[in-house]
Parts: sequence; structure tokens; C-alpha cells
Amino acid sequence: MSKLPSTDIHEQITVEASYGLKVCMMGDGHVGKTSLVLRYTQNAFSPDYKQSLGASFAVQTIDLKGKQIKLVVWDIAGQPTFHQVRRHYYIGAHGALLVFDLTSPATFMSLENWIIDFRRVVPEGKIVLVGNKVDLEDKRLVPREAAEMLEKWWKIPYIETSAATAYGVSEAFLKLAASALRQLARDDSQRP
Ligand SMILES: Nc1nc2c(ncn2[C@@H]2O[C@H](COP(=O)(O)OP(=O)(O)OP(=O)(O)O)[C@@H](O)[C@H]2O)c(=O)[nH]1
Ligand SMILES: [Mg+2]
Repeated sequence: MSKLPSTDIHEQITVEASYGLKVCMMGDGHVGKTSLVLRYTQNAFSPDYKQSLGASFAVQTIDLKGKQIKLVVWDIAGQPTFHQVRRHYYIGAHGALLVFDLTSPATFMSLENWIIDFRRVVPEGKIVLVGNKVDLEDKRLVPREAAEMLEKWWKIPYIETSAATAYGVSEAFLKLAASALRQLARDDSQRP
């Protein structure tokens, strides 16, 4: 497993106020969205799969350069049955973690559909691409280079994570929060 690059987020961001951010978990069923939220908010992991139904949310407060940021994380069911309802949960979102499973090429192939769906509701929303289950090295079927191609093509940052070991998990949420905050700060500065 390669070493995580330094994110340097605290240096990149200047915010003058406290913010609340709504972020969504997107990606096919079984990729690990619920597990990433559980790892991030409770530092826990379960190897059992309990399919999410509809959506639920968890709240995590982050300290960015001394500012308290309230991150409201919406964990949205990824199985196709929930296709119609899920876009309602995108409304008002500042960003999303778009998750695929590094051991499942099918979950990688469907990423574009997720982006199109999300952008329809939130055109300015920030997205961070997440390759999850990096701990399963022997079963990995999506090479880093393939994900990096999408990273360049869509201009969205890419990060690899493991909800099982916690590798990269807080970095993924922080990257998204920082990017959404920069957008908010830009919007604020353009207001008359
Ligand atoms: N080895 C490993 N297993 C993982 C990881 N993340 C999740 N899993 C397992 O993958 C399965 C699916 O995880 P979930 O978090 O329920 O997946 P989900 O994306 O929320 O699925 P839906 O709710 O159906 O959309 C579970 O058995 C998890 O334990 C990981 O990083 N490594
Ligand atoms: Mg789930």
C-alpha cells in the first residue's frame, strides 16, 4: 500500500466563519459507503453487509484552522431499487464522496452515471472520488492508473481508502469538506 500524500488542507483554506456542510455518500451497493461513515464518525467497522434502505445521516464536527465545521453526512442506499428516491437527498448538498470498490470493476464502470445524476441536482457540488477496500490487495481489479485517468478527465480528486483499516478515511472527508468550503468562500466573496 502506498504512503498517503500529505493533504495540507489546513494550509490551503481560509474561512472567516463557521459553516454547516451537507455531503452525500454515492456509489453502487456494497462498495462500502455505510462502512466509511461508520469508520469516520465512530471509528468502528463491521465485516457484515447490511444493505442500506433509503437514507440516513450522521453528524461530525471538524476543526479546520480553528473554525468549527459541522459536516452532515447523508448515507444513501446504492442498490438500484433506490434509484428514483436518491436524488431527493442530493438537494442542498455541498458535495459528495463518490465511492467504488477496488475489487469490483462494475462499480468503477458505473461512476459516470452517478456523476451525471448528482450534477443534475447540484451542478456546483464538489465531488471526491474514493476507491475503497484498498486493504484487499490480492483481490484488487481496478488499477490506480484507471482511477487517475478519471481524476484528470473529470477534474475531481481521487483518494484510496479502507473502511476496514481506516486508511485514508478522514483524509477523504477532509478533502471534500475543504473543497466545498473553498467553493462557499468563493460564492460569499462574489455576493454584492
Ligand atoms: N475488506 C473490506 N471490506 C469492506 C470495506 N468497506 C466495506 N467493506 C465490506 O463491504 C460490505 C458492504 O459495505 P457497506 O458499507 O454496507 O456498503 P454500502 O455501499 O453502504 O452498500 P449499500 O448500503 O447497499 O449501498 C460489508 O460487508 C463491509 O464490511 C473495506 O474497506 N475493506
Ligand atoms: Mg449502506
